[in-house]
Amino acid sequence: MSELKRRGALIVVEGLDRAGKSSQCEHLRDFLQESGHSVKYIRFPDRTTSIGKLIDSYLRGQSQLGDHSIHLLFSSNRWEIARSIKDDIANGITVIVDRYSYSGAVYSAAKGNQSLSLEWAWQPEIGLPRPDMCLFLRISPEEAAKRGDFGAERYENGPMQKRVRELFQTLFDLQPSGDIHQVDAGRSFQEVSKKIHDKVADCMARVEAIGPLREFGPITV
Ligand code: FDM
Ligand code: MG
Repeated sequence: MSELKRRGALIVVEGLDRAGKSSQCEHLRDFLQESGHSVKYIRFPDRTTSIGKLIDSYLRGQSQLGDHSIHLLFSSNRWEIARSIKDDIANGITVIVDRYSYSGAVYSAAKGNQSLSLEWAWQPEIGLPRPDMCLFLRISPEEAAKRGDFGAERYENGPMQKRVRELFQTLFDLQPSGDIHQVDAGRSFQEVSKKIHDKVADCMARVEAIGPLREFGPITV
């Protein structure tokens, strides 16, 4: 009989634009790889699939879509990758995800469309793989401003970012306790990455106790 393989961990990194998500994710991937783990780094939206290409064009302002429509495309983009995430985790690969369902619900709800509440926005996420941990890189508006101007994509403006920041907190308060880990991302790169490595090491040590990969459940706002 073959030895039972330990599953990988599902680790999500969230935060506002310019919080340093992507560079921290790459650093975490290299760190875990060097410590002998199998690891993959993916990001949402995944702009390479056909759904991802629609999303990319929308974000660049090259196409127009209704708020509900684009919302469901973002969610669909996660559903189309969910199978491979589950397979990787089962095969002992730790998957680091740069933005996930939390961004999905929060950015759409931040638009202020009356019929697109946070609760509505969360619905299509129910049943997707639930992360073993979500690291939220928290950055103040002042620190974010120091890191340079916004880019040219949709949502990259002050009022939207302010609303997104508030809604992240609202959504996190509705998540199962222990899922969300806030990290002060205003510190130096090394300080932040050390914090992340410590938290991830704790989580990976706990994976067996957590048991099989879980799924997202509903939220009540
Ligand atoms: N975004 C990202 C959403 O609006 N919904 C989602 O489900 C996801 C994953 O897309 F403004 C937004 C967040 C951001 C934009 O993301 C592109 P990156 O990480 O900046 O490329
Ligand atoms: Mg961006």
